[in-house]
Amino acid sequence: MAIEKVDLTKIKPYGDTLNDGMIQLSFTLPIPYGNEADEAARRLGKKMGLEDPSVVYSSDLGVGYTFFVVYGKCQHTVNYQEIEVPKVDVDVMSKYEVEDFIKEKIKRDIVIVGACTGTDAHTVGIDAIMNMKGYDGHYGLERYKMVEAHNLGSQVPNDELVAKAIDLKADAILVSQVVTQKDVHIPNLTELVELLEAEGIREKIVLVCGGPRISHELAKELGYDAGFGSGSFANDVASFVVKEMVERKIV
Ligand code: B12
Repeated sequence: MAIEKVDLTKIKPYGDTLNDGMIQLSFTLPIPYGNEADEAARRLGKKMGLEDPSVVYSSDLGVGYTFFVVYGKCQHTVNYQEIEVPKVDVDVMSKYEVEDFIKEKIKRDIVIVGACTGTDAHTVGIDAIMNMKGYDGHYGLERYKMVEAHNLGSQVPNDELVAKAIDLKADAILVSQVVTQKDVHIPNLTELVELLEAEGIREKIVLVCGGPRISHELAKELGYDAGFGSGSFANDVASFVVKEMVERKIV
């Protein structure tokens, strides 16, 4: 069977057949469960531009709220060929290559301080990057030779992180932000940059943030050197940090 050729200038969701546009949406409405609720969800799908929307699942959430899953045909297309997403521009090295790089180019142990900051209590992301055992087959920074890695944990206030970075003479700071509800991460990430600037150490430190909803573009906008999203590993960020240190002569 010949596979139909995809027009990359007009990408549409795929359900059963190419370009049928089928998508599934899930959402909650603040109305009681029942036929009227399903109809409200269907009409909302139509207003969103879905053709033939149908409610395939709804569930009573109690206290007058209902959860829905709606199927429908999306009418819109996207030109995939004109998309460019800013990414961290670095050739990723393995753990062992990073270690050799530090030995040859930096010639001393480097200090990396990491934390999940502000009110954010999600430790798993920063642990995946820093803890010795690592994540998904990639050892964390604590396991790297010539890397002194300090994981301060979660809910670390920015001023405490800065004080610790100064105390430990950190070469790099890694910040994790997982909760982005109501854009809570934006003022928190911004405050850290301001504190480092006020201490006059921003330029002497490689500053990186990461999290599932952090992009490199956002990180740069907020004054960070790089941003890493979902699926990042310790060697991705380590490759960036050591190369940036050499480039900026933080050696
Ligand atoms: C586990 C979990 C919790 C646990 C956290 C336990 C712990 N010790 O970490 C508990 C139960 C405490 C929790 C609480 C809450 N949570 Co929660 N939680 C999750 C959950 C299920 C998994 C997160 C996780 O561990 N992912 C695995 C790690 C490995 O992935 P990661 O964090 O993305 O990290 C990777 C990358 O992003 C990157 N990375 C991350 N940080 C960094 C940093 C650097 C420097 C670099 C380079 C890379 C990097 O590298 C990592 C490895 O690849 C997610 C849903 C989900 N499935 O993602 C919700 C989720 C994150 N939580 C959410 C919410 C809303 C909350 C609460 C506000 C709920 C509430 N109303 O109380 C509270 C907030 C508490 C607080 N003050 O922060 C929302 C966030 C929504 C948003 N956009 O903000 C999510 C998405 C659930 C949802 N769909 O609503 N949560």
